[in-house]
Amino acid sequence: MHNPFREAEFVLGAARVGQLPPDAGTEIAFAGRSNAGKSSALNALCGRRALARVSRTPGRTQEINVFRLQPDGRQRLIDLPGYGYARVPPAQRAHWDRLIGEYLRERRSLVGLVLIMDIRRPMTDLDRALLDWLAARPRRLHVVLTKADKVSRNEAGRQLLLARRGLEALGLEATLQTFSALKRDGVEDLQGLLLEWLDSTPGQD
Ligand SMILES: Nc1nc2c(ncn2[C@@H]2O[C@H](COP(=O)(O)OP(=O)(O)OP(=O)(O)O)[C@@H](O)[C@H]2O)c(=O)[nH]1
Ligand SMILES: [Mg+2]
Repeated sequence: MHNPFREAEFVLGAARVGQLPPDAGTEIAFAGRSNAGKSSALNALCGRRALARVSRTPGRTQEINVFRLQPDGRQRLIDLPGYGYARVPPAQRAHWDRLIGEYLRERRSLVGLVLIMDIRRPMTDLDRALLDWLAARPRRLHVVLTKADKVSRNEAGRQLLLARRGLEALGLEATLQTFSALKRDGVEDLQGLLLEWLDSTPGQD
């Protein structure tokens, strides 16, 4: 399998949407609660230990981090700042909300969103709030229930079913999978799906 994820390289961190690379080509963004495991999932996807910085303290990824899959930057992965960390000052939280909201509303090269949720507590109120934004501006959605190594196989299956029902209740079409960055479970499924997204949407520039 052609695997562009292995070639991923950090481009920049943007504190404002205006600092992002030109809005052309194709982007896939990783979103989720603070500490859910977004950066770890990105690293596992790309087969790299420290491409995206993994947090020791929640709320570490505060900027929109951009990774390119080719030197020309036509296809990109985006690590969004996590939402929902209680201990950040309200002003900073408001900044993140604006940043993510603006990015999701306005970014035309964004073809799909990967929503990362901790399998021990998926579909929190904040995840639902993010999904509301998607309902207003539909895009492909893939839900990854990560840290599956922390629960039994039975519990993983139960949470997957609950999350699927929750998405259906919101009227959202989505694909779902369980995942473990630690055990590298589900990495190939994620790679295969994202390759389909990238292949079906060649850059329009
Ligand atoms: N057991 C286990 N731990 C994980 C897994 N994925 C992430 N973690 C741990 O969860 C913590 C948060 O992981 P990150 O990848 O930094 O989470 P994040 O969503 O990027 O967090 P922010 O950038 O703060 O929003 C770290 O201590 C990781 O080591 C997993 O699949 N299994
Ligand atoms: Mg992170």
